[in-house]
Amino acid sequence: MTDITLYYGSGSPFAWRVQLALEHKALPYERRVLSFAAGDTRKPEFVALNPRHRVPTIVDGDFVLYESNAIVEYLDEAYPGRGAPLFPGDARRRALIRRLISETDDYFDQALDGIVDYAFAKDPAMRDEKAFAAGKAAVAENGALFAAAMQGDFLAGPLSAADFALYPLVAFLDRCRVKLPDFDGAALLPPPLAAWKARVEALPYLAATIPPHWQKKD
Ligand SMILES: N[C@@H](CCC(=O)N[C@@H](CS)C(=O)NCC(=O)O)C(=O)O
Repeated sequence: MTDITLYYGSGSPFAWRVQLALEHKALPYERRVLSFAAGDTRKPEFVALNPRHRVPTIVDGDFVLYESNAIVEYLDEAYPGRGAPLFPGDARRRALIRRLISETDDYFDQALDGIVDYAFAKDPAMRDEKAFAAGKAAVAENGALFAAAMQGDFLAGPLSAADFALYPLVAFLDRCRVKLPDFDGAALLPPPLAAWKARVEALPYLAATIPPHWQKKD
């Protein structure tokens, strides 16, 4: 098996999903870190791989694939029997996993934007208090919906691609502290989802996937 190449950007929640899947499946991979600041995603050699110029993108032999959820599902199908499947169970459970992934991307991610845009505003004087309050309310509301839908220890029962889709976004609630030291974003999560977050963080390979620049004091 040749190594898979993962084009990655530090702090990209979408790239993080793929890294979680690669680590879960213990697949050999080489991580090519692109710099957003240096415009690496717009360079012709990368645009040739992904005309949407985004990470994650993988190269597996002669196969190039982008879009995080498609990549996670591809890895699960192309490399079965390595770790527990990320789309386990019958058609209904797998449909639930796909539903949770869609809800993550279509609703939770948007809710989170209100918080992240406020925290990481280039000019703190331009921070929009109303959008921040709306973001906090929407994250709490979405968190309650995910908690109510939880089927066991993880979102869909057993660990699955749904957990890998949501966790990197939830992790941003803690990350906002670098800009807003008094903001306890994780407190917006209802207890079942806070307990889920702790279970994901206890996965043995989680530490290896934490964005490199988050590990520095910056
Ligand atoms: N829907 C895509 C979203 C990927 C995405 O938005 N990636 C951002 C980083 S978080 C990116 O690469 N932006 C660089 C650019 O647009 O040039 C996925 O799930 O993979």
